Amino acid sequence: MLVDHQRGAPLAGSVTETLEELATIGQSPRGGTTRVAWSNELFRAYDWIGERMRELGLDVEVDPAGNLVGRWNVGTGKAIGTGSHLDTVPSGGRLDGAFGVVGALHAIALLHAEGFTPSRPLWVIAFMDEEGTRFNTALFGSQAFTGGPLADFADRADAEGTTLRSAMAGVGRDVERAGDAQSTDQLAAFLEMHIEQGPLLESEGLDIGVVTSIVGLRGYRVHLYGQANHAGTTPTRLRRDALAGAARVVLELREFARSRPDVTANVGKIAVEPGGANVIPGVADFTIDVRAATPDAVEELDRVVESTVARIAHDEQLDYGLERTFSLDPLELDATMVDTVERAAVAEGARWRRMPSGAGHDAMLVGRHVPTGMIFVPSRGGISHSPEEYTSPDQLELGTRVLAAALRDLLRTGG
Ligand code: HGY
Ligand code: MN
Ligand code: MN
Repeated sequence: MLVDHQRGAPLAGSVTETLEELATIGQSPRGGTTRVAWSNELFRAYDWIGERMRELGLDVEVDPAGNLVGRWNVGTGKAIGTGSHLDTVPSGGRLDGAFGVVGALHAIALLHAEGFTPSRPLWVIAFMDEEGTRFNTALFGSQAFTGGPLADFADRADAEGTTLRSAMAGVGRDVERAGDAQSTDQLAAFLEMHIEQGPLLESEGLDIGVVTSIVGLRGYRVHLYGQANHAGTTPTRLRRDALAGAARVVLELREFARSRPDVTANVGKIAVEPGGANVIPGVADFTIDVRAATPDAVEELDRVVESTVARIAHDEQLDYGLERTFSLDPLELDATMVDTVERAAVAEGARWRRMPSGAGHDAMLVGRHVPTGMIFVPSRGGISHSPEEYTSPDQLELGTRVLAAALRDLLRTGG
């Protein structure tokens, strides 16, 4: 029973019920939940979660980078951080990111209920723009939180041409001040709970993944420039069709990824100009997302993407622009934190295994600055970034108890 006896009954109900209520904020007519960075929907979710944080006695702030932070200001020394993100992909599920935040609040409610008082502060953080859906600025909030460079992000535009700078100004934020969110020097450790987003735990009948490492990623934006022309009068051999070039890039990267079990490649966004049924596409503008678990393989992917785009552009007589929008090397998580999560899983009687993460997370940035761990719960059918994302209520509760156990361990001593 999740009750804070001093404050009535915040978070009454189960983790699943809280997640279901949160998912109604930004419910998309196309199915699922859409809360992209800096949107009204995301700030409505911040208001709702901020209210739940206050009911739990946390001090709530939205920092200069748009991260929602709830602080349990008790004890001495550096804080323990936990949380994830509340932004989603378009028509996303109710768990990706949200579970790490909601689970953290329920874990605090468990600690309250047993009368546990931390010896050091505990922060619950919902990082701004983990997904990067709107501006191609993935991990913006954790980048600011960890003191990383932000200058490249400010003038990226969304599909409507709104820049990040102006979207932030629209809600009273200055992108030039986002770096003031830097706070990792105030953290002793960070622990992110998340759904697996893959099939491993379910297929092995397990409850908990003790995450040991996070995949490396590269993101690109590509422009291919051909010649818009008449679809009926231009002989095929004379066409400079930008979309045909893009299609070749998509298929060649897929062939490469098929030949290599250690890498993935994805083109998830594409726009064609001018966009007429009877006009040869003059411009194709698309993204590429490639991933691998080792630094060598990630560097190889860089070379493969660059040479594939250059060769196909040449073959198809297209001009091109290739911009790297995202670059993060793989990360080994902190061995002590991995042990802490493992002990918590054992203590809660979970069936668990150690495993790597193929998805990116805020933890992959925070983990370069403070000891960081991650807890996974199973994803039914391995499905994520979809309204069909599902984890059973029991597994969500068990993950939350494992998080609470690990936090109890980390919060037992002050600084
Ligand atoms: O793309 C990712 O891996 C994460 O879900 N944002
Ligand atoms: Mn995601
Ligand atoms: Mn996520």
